[in-house]
Amino acid sequence: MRRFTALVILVLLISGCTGERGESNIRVQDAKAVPSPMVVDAVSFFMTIENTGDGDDVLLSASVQEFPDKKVEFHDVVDGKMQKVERIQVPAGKTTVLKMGGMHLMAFDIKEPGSEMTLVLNFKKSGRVTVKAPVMESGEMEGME
Ligand SMILES: [Cu+2]
Repeated sequence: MRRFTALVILVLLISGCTGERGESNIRVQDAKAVPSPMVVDAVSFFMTIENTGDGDDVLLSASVQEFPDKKVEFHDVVDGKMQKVERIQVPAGKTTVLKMGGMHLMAFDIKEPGSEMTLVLNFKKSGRVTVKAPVMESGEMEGME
């Protein structure tokens, strides 16, 4: 009986509180890759990440399938300046928008992005989600905010 109690406590500790406990259901749409006009050989990624589940999720890391050794960072824009953030929250029932002038992903040291890039997103609950991002000119993005 004591062992059972310990197990229950352990499970409660792992699952945490409400939003943590539910299932997440991630849908990524409108992914675009845009070579940065500011940073040489850097590519920004914009998209909407929808969580239709009842559990919060977190984007922990990302990589580009065509450039597996290149670094991908998460950025936010604060007072007009890019700042690195560690993770991107995708709360239950919410949509997180990554857009120009706001949160985005950024890959570095990419000289020839090609016409399409494949992003591999690593979510805490949903695991790996792969999404195709057509490469656009930075001018094409103007006014798309
Ligand atoms: Cu950036």
